[in-house]
Amino acid sequence: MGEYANVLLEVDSDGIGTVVINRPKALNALNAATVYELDKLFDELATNSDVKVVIITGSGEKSFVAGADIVEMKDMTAIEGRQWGQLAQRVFSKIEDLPKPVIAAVNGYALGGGCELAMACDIRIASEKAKFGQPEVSLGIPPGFGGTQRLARLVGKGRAKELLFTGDMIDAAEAYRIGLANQVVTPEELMDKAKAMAHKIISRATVAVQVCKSAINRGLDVDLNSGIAYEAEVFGLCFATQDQKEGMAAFIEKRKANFIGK
Ligand code: DAK
Repeated sequence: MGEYANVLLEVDSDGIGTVVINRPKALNALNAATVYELDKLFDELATNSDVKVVIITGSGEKSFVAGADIVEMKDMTAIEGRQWGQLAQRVFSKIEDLPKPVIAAVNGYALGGGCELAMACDIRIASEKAKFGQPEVSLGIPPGFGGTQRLARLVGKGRAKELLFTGDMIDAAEAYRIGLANQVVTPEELMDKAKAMAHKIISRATVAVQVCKSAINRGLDVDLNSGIAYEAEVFGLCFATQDQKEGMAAFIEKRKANFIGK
């Protein structure tokens, strides 16, 4: 894997790739260099067969990602602002569409672009210390990395508008209540819980998990009939895998399935 200045990657022997956004002095704010690194890193993660599930977290105790880097953004022209938004949108869509599950382990502030990064992940596990919000309107801009779209899809139109219009920060318990966080755990157990979930997913049939991800992602962008038609296709496809044969044989033989990921 490549060398990175603003992100760390650790791949363990069980197939978990842990990505750490590592700019603790700026509370892990996303500057362009970091977003370019994420772009390259996620290309590598997509093709690295040693990685089955990805966990993203922030370096340090305080912050997941405190947003896009305001220092870098403040003097942008309109054209630069659009290019910046398009770059990060493309990278976040790459994360969302990675053909492997991505879990955000939200260890602290997930604000602006940080909340948007967490929302581009499949699942969000929040520490009790996490804080979520889209404070962009207090900086004179709307969210620009997919926040106006993904937040409404996750928590509904009314709650998304309230969070975007007020710029209010919410704690982990409220994020859980509105469906933005999947789980809330203590700061000490955050990485263990994220890894436990990753292990469980890794133990399941890889292709089946992959097609669940693509069917949900694609299905939410189309009408129900198109979505269920896609589901039928990927359902059929799984009958071409050895894991489908093994999973059903194991059930009938009353034993644990031994999946090979194919
Ligand atoms: N950018 C740059 N530096 C940041 C930062 C950020 N987003 N957040 C924090 N820092 C830096 C602080 O400036 C400070 O640096 P020094 O002064 O030590 O050099 C250091 O991190 C520690 O922060 P604080 O001293 O402020 O720490 P506190 O505990 O007092 O406060 C805080 C923590 C998270 C509440 C506070 O730092 C804060 O409010 N940060 C800003 C949060 C925020 O507004 N985030 C949203 C950023 S805007 C678009 C493209 C992008 C976007 C939108 C549109 N288009 C192209 C259309 C996205 C925008 C955003 O994400």
